[in-house]
Amino acid sequence: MVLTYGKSQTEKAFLVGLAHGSARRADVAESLEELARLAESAGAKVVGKRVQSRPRPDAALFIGKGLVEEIRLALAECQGNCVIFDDPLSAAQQRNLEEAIGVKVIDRNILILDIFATRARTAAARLQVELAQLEYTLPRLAGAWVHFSKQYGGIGAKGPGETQLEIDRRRVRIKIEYLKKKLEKLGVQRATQRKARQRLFKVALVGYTNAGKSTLFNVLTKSEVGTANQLFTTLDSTTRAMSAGYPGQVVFSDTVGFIHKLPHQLVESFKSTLEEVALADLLLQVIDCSDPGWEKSSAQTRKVLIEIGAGDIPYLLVYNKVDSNPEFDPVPVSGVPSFLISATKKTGIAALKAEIVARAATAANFVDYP
Ligand SMILES: Nc1nc2c(ncn2[C@@H]2O[C@H](COP(=O)(O)OP(=O)(O)OP(=O)(O)O)[C@@H](O)[C@H]2O)c(=O)[nH]1
Ligand SMILES: [Mg+2]
Repeated sequence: MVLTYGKSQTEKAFLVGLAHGSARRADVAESLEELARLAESAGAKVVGKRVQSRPRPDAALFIGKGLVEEIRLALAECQGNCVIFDDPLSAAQQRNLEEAIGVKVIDRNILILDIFATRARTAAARLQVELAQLEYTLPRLAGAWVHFSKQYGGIGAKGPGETQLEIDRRRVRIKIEYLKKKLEKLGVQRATQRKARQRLFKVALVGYTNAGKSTLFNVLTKSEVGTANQLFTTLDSTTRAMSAGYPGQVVFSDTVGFIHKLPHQLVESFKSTLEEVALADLLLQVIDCSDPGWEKSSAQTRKVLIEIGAGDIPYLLVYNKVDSNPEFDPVPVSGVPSFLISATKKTGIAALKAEIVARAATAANFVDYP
């Protein structure tokens, strides 16, 4: 298996983005900045970055031969030991690049899956991440073994490599089925817990990773879930009642953050966690207004929300970290109230709370709450 990234604290990584097709170079460069933050969140040090423009990816190496050699030399100079591509690589490309550069080569999806794997704490999160990893790996097993079968089995011959590939694929499929069954069981438990909350007004905090969702969750519910200045601190959803004034009537869920190019295997396997969001009565879309790319991140959040069936749920725009950007003045979105807050400085919270309580009070399923 290739999923070994992120276990060591001493990775020195070179990042590569490819602007091809209709992709704009500036957008690729921006995405590479985010990849750098992901790499740093995984404990790696970024030692170099390059964006290459090409009409289309190279079938064998993804990027041009010249750049491959340039990266090899750059890494040799600083004892770098890893290259991370911003786009998914085929198994063959990954292998060819590893041979040509002589270090580990991974892509953004493997990096994200690995961060999730190291951060997953609860049984459900662990199962979900493992499932996503296996589903990402399964189609890639083929490429890894073509090499082996060519070397030992010969063209056309049903060599030992192929047999091994079949065994491996079967093993992975059996494991995938097993994980899915276990997750289903957990899903049933979750559904029972949800049923108990049916009469409550459910508010879910959503938004880009590192926007401050958990910090705001803690302020609103007087809780102490983990927060940190890194990507994907939260993987499991936590649900708590609002603290003062309205005991037991309004519940909040803190959830996993979103990001550009979230591997679809992750969205798929985190669906049960994300159902928390899809079943909410109100969403607080938390936006980091100190992030220059906030507009794009916000659009990405809306995209994922639609993908998980939460696109029609009423929402509030909560611009957080206003202490870091006091001049911030967003263009209003029609029909969507917005709030400028600082979760760490606890400013703007009262107005936000008042709006949530007002919404809860008028919600139909809330009127006859005992
Ligand atoms: N300056 C400032 N920093 C904040 C504010 N709110 C949160 N932060 C910081 O932003 C970082 C991320 O906060 P979290 O609450 O962990 O963010 P999150 O959205 O839950 O992130 P993930 O769980 O990783 O998706 C932490 O270092 C917080 O201290 C704020 O109002 N102002
Ligand atoms: Mg969090």
